[in-house]
Amino acid sequence: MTTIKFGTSGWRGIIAQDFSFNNVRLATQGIAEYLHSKPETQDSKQVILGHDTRFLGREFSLAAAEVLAANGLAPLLCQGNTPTPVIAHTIRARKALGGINMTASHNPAEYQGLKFSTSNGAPATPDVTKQIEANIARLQSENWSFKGAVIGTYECKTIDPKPDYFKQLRKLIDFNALKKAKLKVAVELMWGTGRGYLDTLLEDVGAKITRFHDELNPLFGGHHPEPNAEGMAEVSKFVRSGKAQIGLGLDGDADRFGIVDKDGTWLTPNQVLALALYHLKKNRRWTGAVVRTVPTSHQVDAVAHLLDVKVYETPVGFKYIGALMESGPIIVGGEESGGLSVKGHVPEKDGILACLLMAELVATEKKSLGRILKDLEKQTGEFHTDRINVSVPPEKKEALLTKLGSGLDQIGPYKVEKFITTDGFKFLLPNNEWVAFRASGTEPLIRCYIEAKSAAGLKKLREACKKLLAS
Ligand code: VG1
Ligand code: CO
Repeated sequence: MTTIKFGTSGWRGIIAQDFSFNNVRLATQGIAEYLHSKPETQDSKQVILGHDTRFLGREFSLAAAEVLAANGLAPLLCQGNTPTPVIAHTIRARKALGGINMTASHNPAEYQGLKFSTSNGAPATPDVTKQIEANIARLQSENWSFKGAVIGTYECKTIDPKPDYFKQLRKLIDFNALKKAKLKVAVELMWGTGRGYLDTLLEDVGAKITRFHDELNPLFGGHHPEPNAEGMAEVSKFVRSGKAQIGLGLDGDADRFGIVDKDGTWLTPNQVLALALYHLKKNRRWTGAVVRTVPTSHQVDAVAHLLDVKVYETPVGFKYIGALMESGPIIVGGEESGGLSVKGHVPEKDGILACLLMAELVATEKKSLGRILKDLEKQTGEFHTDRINVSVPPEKKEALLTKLGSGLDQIGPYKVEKFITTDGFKFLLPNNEWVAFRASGTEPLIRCYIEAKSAAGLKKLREACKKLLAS
């Protein structure tokens, strides 16, 4: 029997092994029962459904729709492959009870996933997912089962979520600045749900775009759909050759961004977050605080300090950032993996919005992003970050985490000045350098995050971490 657990962002499993039609029905029944326990369910019955470009996405959504309908709810399926932020916006725009999104985001092709969002469009918080997990465990103990229609034949009411979402982005982004700039843009769609969204919006403002991987391919070309340096390599090469001024990319469900600067350099999401804060505060004169997760760069704090903005630190996962964005004015909230949202938008990360915001910054200041960063670094000092994914055999994982969590005094030659356990283990070292370790909640990996004040410092710290992980 599969244990259905919601990790950093939804429940993920290997298709046909644990992510099966029966388990999707079971998880949906757990969600339906949760929704019925809420007073709002008196007013609305709508639940928004959507899926990414993965194998059987639509069929998994239809299986969920059938279970919701059997529970007296009104499922509404988004047409085609739909980005996570678009589903989030649709939930809010239609005042629905919540949404179920079939996506495994950046995971490799053999995975599928289920993200549940509440009526505010935010990823469900742990207090909600705990109730759903308990419902699922109870249903399992009662041997609950559901006799569904033949796979893919259930009929569900559908909607086109695009017009409402485009309207929202036209409110948030300065499309006039983009129109005037007539940018040449390379767009990495990563065989994902961003197709027809980011590229279309850019084309509408007269940008000259070159698309990469805009066809349907549920195997993602043998890679995993993540717009990190490796995922953005083709775009980097294209931009470096002078054929575009900026490269913009998305992950499989378009909630993460990847940005390539004019010279072909892939910018870390840490740098992009610092730039987004700078742009919204300085050029747009927005007010409020900034939120970042524990392993996100202190470069964000340094820029915030410069602009007199308060910083909040949360555990990893946009559900924590989203919750804060709902409770007070937050200019921008984001995380080092490439997630960001802004004031007035959904409390969910939006890669499409983030990409357009960086294009807007270039159009506004008529400078490269690297140039703007360099100017900021003259005042804040430099920040060099890295993220290493370590594949550890399950039998060794606990021992390694216990060792890292035992409160080390030294990391290699560096003295630990402070130990933070908000999420995993973060060690503050002298000179505002730090390292952090935590178990991924989406993949069988341990992540190691590093920040140093120079390229040489980063190299030294990386060696120290590698030694520690191997010992
Ligand atoms: C990773 C990232 C985290 C992100 C999560 C979901 O989680 O580190 O920042 O919110 O993926 O992103 P973890 O636990 O594997 O480190 V997505 O785009 O896959 O929904
Ligand atoms: Co994603």
